[in-house]
Amino acid sequence: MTAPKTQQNIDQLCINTIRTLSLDAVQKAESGHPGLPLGMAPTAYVLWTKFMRYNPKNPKWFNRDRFLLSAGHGSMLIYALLHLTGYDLPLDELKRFRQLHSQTPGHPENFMTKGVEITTGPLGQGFANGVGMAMAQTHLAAKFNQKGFPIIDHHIYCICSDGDLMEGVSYESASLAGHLKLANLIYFYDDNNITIEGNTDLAFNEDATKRFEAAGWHVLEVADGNDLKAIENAIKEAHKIKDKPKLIRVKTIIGFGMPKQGTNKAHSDAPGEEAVKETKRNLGWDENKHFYRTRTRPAKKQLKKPSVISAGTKTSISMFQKKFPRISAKR
Ligand SMILES: Cc1ncc(C[n+]2csc(CCOP(=O)(O)OP(=O)(O)O)c2C)c(N)n1
Ligand SMILES: [Mg+2]
Repeated sequence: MTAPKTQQNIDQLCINTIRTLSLDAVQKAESGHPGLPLGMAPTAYVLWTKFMRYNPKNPKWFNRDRFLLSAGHGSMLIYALLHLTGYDLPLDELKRFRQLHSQTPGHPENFMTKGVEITTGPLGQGFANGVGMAMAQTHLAAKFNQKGFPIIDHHIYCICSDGDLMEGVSYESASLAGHLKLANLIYFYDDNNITIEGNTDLAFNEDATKRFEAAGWHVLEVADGNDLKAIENAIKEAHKIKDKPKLIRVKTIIGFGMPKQGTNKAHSDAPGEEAVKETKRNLGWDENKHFYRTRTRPAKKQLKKPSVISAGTKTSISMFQKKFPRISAKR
């Protein structure tokens, strides 16, 4: 494995840790969905290490950014992220992926795993839930925020997939989000042209950009889902747009690194020991290491740094209460 001397190496090490943890968990369970985590790991990594505000030691901190995995089948992505960023999700739980009573069920459940905001799996549902959360946030912000005290200013980030966009519920909620100009929504579309049955040409070839623009969204595109700078720039750009919900189409390769990458064979199921080894080799990983996490300091620092952020916000809430006692007492 590459020694993490440069920032680029540190990034790749972290991203491939997310990928290989996902792969190992699916292989150990002999079931699950490796395709999405391998394709979307770079996007999730940039989001979680450069933009998201959260505190693993205080997962319910009110003004945290919400991260929703509407494409709940890719659950290992969120479990790997929670584990690596310091949430209370030990490695042993990743090894118990998809086992009865584990904290790592096949699809995310908000009452089973700390840090999972909503239950997802039925496609489209997480997408629509996010719109509801954005409405609630906008309402609370209008009611409570005061000049110089934006105590409620979090974002709702969501990863959705082809299957999510095919569902009626995402259309309906996207229309409402556009109408209400819910600018706190930033959605990532895992645009990989693949669903369970094969290429999206089989059943889904509409122009998603035009559809979302027609519904009042701002649509951005990342041409290469492995291009970290392009992902970062797209998120920065999305943050600048203050009057619309945003959809970032990220062009990815499903199951990146797997022998069957880019095909519906990478969508689900354990790939088999040999294919796992081959994937690891393709990613520049040691094929004999299982559930390996980087212990190098720069990488750990990179993955755990967001936890600092909520400390400042606590102070601002107590200052807010002192300065605006009447508004603080409002329900
Ligand atoms: C409402 C609903 N219908 C069907 C399914 C079964 N299902 C799971 S994933 C999937 C589609 C997979 O395609 P995509 O969303 O593009 O995910 P990817 O293969 O790119 O990971 C389907 C139909 C589901 N989860 N929810
Ligand atoms: Mg897809």
